[in-house]
Amino acid sequence: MAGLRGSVTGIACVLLALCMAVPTLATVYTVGDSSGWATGVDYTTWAKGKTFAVGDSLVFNYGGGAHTVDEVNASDYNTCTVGNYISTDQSGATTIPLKTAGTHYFICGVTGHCGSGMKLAVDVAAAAAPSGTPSSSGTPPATNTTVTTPTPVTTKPTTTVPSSSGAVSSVEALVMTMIALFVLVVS
Ligand SMILES: [Cu+2]
Repeated sequence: MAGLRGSVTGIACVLLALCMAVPTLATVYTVGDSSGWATGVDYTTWAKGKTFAVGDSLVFNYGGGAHTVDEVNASDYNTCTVGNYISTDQSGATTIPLKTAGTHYFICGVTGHCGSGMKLAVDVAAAAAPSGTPSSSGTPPATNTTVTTPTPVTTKPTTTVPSSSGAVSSVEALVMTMIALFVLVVS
């Protein structure tokens, strides 16, 4: 039975290699998860255990106009001082690309909200760069400030976009083949 065991091991190795080959993409973190960006949420707890790296981004979800997302310095973060922000947005869905390493501080600029917990500090590590990272120079912030106006959805059913990317489906096909082979060998 050594032959069978050998091929099983071989297939397992191939499967493992396939899984490892899937590229790790930049992570998009939804701040506060389902709670979003709101008062009464402990963002220190939310950030705990998460690792942030250059290339990742933060998405703040809240009612447009009800809150703001202000990037501030450490001092203003600690004292909840509003008004000196480095950047601000109140669109309701603020995407912040983390472009530089170091600690980034965010507070809500609405009076009293920072004191009520709307403050987030994230430690951003340098990009977990393999060799030849695409240079981030020249790329505009590309803040995805999604339009908050409730646009009446245009009734144009042209949404037949095949969302499955070719790369993924070929990997899936390979895995399926491997599983089929595995079943064949075992039976
Ligand atoms: Cu607020």
